[in-house]
This record gives sequence, C-alpha cells and structure tokens, in this order.
Amino acid sequence: MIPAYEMNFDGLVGPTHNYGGLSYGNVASQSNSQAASSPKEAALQGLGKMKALMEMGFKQGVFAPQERQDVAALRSLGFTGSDAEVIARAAKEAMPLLAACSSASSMWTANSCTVSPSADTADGRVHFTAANLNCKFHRSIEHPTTSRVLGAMFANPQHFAHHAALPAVSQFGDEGAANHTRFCAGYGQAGVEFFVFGRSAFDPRYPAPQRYPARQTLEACQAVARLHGLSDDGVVYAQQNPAVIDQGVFHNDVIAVGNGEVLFYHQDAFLDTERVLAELGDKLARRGGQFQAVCVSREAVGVEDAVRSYLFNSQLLTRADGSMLLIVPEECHKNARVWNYLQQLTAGNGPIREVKVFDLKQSMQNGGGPACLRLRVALNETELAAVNPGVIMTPTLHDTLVSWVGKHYRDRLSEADLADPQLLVECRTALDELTQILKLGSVYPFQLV
Ligand code: SUG
Repeated sequence: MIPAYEMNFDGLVGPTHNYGGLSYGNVASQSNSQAASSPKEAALQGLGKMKALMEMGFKQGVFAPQERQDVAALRSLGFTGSDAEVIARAAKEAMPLLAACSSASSMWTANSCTVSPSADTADGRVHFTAANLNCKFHRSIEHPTTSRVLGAMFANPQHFAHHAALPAVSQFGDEGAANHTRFCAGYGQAGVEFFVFGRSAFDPRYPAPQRYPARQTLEACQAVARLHGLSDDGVVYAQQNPAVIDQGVFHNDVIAVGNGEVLFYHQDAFLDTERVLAELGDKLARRGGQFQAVCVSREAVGVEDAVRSYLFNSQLLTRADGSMLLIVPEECHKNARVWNYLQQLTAGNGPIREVKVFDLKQSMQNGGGPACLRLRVALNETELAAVNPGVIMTPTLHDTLVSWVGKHYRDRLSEADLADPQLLVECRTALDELTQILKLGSVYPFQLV
C-alpha cells in the first residue's frame, strides 16, 4: 500500500484580524467584541504553531487568508463610489457591515470545506466541498475565494475534485470540517466519515437548540456525502446535543475531536450517544479498525469549562510510534480543572500520551483554537506530490512568512482603524506579495479584475 499521511493546512491570519463581535452563539467572539486586536501577533502565533508541528515531524501546510476589506460585498449592499468612498460610507452609515466585511475569519480553515480522502470516495480522488458558512454574513462571503485558493493548492484534476459550496440557504447550512471527523485504521485505508449536525431542515424528530443557532444541518451533511461519493457503510451521522449548542458549542469541534481510531469527546456532546458509538464501532470494524472512545465526564470537566478552555478544540495527532499527542491552547493550562484532567489523561494507559500547549490568544479571543485553525487533508504519497509545493511549510517558507508579516501587518487594530482607507491598500499589497510567495497565481478579486 502507498504510504499516506494526514497533513494540516493552517490558516495564515490575515492583516485585518479584529474583534468584531460578529458571531452570536460564540461566547468568545461576543465577549471580546470591540477589544483592540494585534494582527501581527495573531499571525506570528499561528506561524509559531505551524513551525512547531513541522519540527515535530508532522506534515504541515499553509492556507492563504482572504482579501479584506471585501469591497465587492459592500458594493452589493449598496455602497457606491471609489473603493475608499465605499469604505468611508460604510464606516459612517453601517459600521457593523464594515466590520463584517473586514473580518479575517477565513483563518479558521476547519470551516473552509469538508474533505474526503481518496480511500473513501467512489472515484478514488480526494474530494473538497467549500462550506457555504451561511449562518453568519461575515463568513458567508468566504466561499468563492476559498474555492479559488483550494483550486490553486490542489490543482491536479486526476487526484483532486472540487465542489462549489451548497446552496446558501439555511436548509443547507454547512460549516465544513468543523463538524466532520474521519476514523480509520490508517490514513490511506478506507475510513468512516462522521458528520455531526445541529438541526434538520425538514425532519421534526431532531430538536433544535432554543437560544443559539444550530449552524449545520443534516441535509447539508447528506449532500456533502453524496457529492463525495461516500458509501453508506462508511458514513455515520449524529446530532449534536442542542443543550450544549445553547451553552456556546457552536461547532462540534468545540466538544469533540477524533483521529485514527480514537474519538475524544465530552459526555454531553451528542444525542443518542450509545447508538452513535455503536455505529462508529461497527462500521470502523468492517474497515479493519478498532474504535476507541475516550469520554470526558461532566464531573471531570463541565461544558462551561470545556467552552472556556477549548479542551476539545485540540489537535489529536498520531506520532511516529503510534501514540497520540494533543495540541491544546494555553487556556487549558490556565484552567485548573482542565489541566488536572489532562494530567490524569496522559498518565493513564489510553491512547493520548502527551499534551503540548500553544499560545493562540489572538485567535482564541474570537473563538478559534488549534483545531479551528487547521484543515486536515489525508493524502497518499502520490497525492502529496501533486499538492502545490508553494503551500507546504518548510523552515525557509516559515522565515519568509515571518518577515512578510513583519513588513505588512499592524501591531494594533481597533474598530476605528477599519475606516482607514490605507488599510485596504496595505492588505492588497501584502496579499499580492503572498500569492507570489505561495505560488498561488491570481486568486483574489483585486487580482482578477
Ligand atoms: O465562525 N469566529 C469564528 C470562529 C470559528 C471557529 N472555528 C471552529 N470551531 N472550527 C466563528 O464563529 C468571530 C469573528 C468576530 O467576532 O470578529 C468569528 O467569526
């Protein structure tokens, strides 16, 4: 069998990273609304994680940020004039819209798309479906550029198949890989794809949350599975517990993470948990794997602590010796209950043997932890060779990107700065240079006119 790997493509934080308070239902985004951000620090924190994982021997890639402000989106909402005038008018008349069109939210590449590796798909290609992210305006404008960037990263049609985002209506609300996990005995072997939804558009048997929106629908999950050519015996659907969505669990990756044969999850993550675990176990067994569920009880860590610390928004990685490593944000270290739990977890004889802590505070303050910042793509050696080499992290690329950030990014950004017409010029200059560094060609609207 051809060797296969999991590769993480981390979102490079864009130069307009700010705290817009844009995501109702995401506790961190709401509570840091209007705080000043540091785009430079945010980008360097992200690059620090990419470098560390690369140095540990994991395959690491980088996913380019988007053009912001999105002047075209502002024009579609009726703001007219030159680009600078559009921004000035939006700042004067509708600051929340300018903030939305300035968000660097594409950094959370777990939401960029859903990926099915070639071992699972009917035509033996790696399939990508861009996520419509239509629950939040600021995120709903990401998918056209996401599709172009994905196309430039995974260009070879012999190995990679790309699907446009699902129709952008609430029935097909799709948040990409944040609600999708894949279990397998080996990355190159057929696996079981696990889709978690928050509500159904049509079926009243699935109770919706009362307070916060459920972003992902069952119907979106089913459409992605069809588009990717997955077979029924390789797919499991589960409903996220609506009660935890109402406590701030806006994506499944805030309450569960899986890798290989292991699911690390909170006791309250799902509805109908026993059925879900049994189905995962059966289907994985038929694909040669032995499913292992590591449950965190509510006595050990309550949902509130899980949301505050982002314990489950961690990266669960398989090391060369087969044991697993958990990459957690600094906030887990600061939370005594969570840290205590992690000490016990790694001292036991379960699959997770080590924890590594990263400072990702700039992203965390918008509700984006280690797992949000990365898109996982399982690739065999032939497919890996077909990936655009410009986006594969190397020590040289890391250093180049650190200098690029140093040259173009601001140290501090507050809401008032979004009205500065110079910001758009700075961003376009930076991104034009970035597409050359990453060898992406023309992917941004300002490059396509
Ligand atoms: O969609 N935050 C993002 C965080 C996404 C986290 N991703 C995963 N869980 N995979 C969101 O809510 C906040 C932007 C602001 O408020 O400025 C924001 O979009």
